[in-house]
Amino acid sequence: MNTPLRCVVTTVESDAHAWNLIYLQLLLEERGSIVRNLGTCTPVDLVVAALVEERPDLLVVSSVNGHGHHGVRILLRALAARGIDVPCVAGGKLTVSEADDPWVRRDLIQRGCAEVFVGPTAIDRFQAFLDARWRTGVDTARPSVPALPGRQTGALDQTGVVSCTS
Ligand code: B12
Repeated sequence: MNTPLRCVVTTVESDAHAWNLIYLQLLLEERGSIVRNLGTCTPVDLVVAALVEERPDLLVVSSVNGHGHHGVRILLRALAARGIDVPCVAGGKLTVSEADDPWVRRDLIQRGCAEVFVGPTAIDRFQAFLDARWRTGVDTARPSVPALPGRQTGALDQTGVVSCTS
């Protein structure tokens, strides 16, 4: 019998949407996972504290207000700064334009996300991701993605603004 996957579900500090978080919590619980849902408008420090306390197998970040891309970058930077190496996936409506989805996914994977789920197939792909890891345990390996020409691929500065390196 598999050990239950322990997940922390969160959003970013700017995001007040709740049903996406509840949806993901129920989805994960139906699969037998143990979930701590941190709720809306989650301060980065609260996420950090929860990860230190829970030591989960997976951090699931959901955002739909259009500012998720920025918020997830800030969160990833905070986790890296504190040496927290919990596999992290993100998804939802991460910008205000679906046309940005491919490069947003690549950008967040380059910055440390294990995977990013956007668009109409997000839940199906998330389930497939969980299925793959359910069999073998959580895999922290990150997919390799090429840098996107003409897009910002540099590091975040202190304000969370990307400095352009290409
Ligand atoms: C209800 C709602 C609100 C409520 C939220 C109340 C609450 N307590 O939750 C209120 C009124 C507060 C609100 C406010 C705002 N909202 Co609003 N809201 C909605 C609305 C109508 C429904 C959201 C919802 O509950 N959906 C149900 C859940 C289950 O579905 P979901 O959120 O889409 O999540 C699904 C997928 O996205 C995916 N998913 C999401 N996250 C993740 C993560 C992972 C890992 C995976 C795999 C999948 C995944 O899985 C879910 C199930 O399929 C949507 C429009 C819509 N019809 O979707 C707009 C919408 C999300 N809101 C929007 C906006 C712009 C705002 C405001 C900025 C409006 C304003 N100018 O003030 C504010 C932002 C407030 C803030 N600080 O975040 C936009 C976002 C646009 C974008 N991203 O491009 C939307 C899409 C409306 C629109 N079409 O313009 N909102």
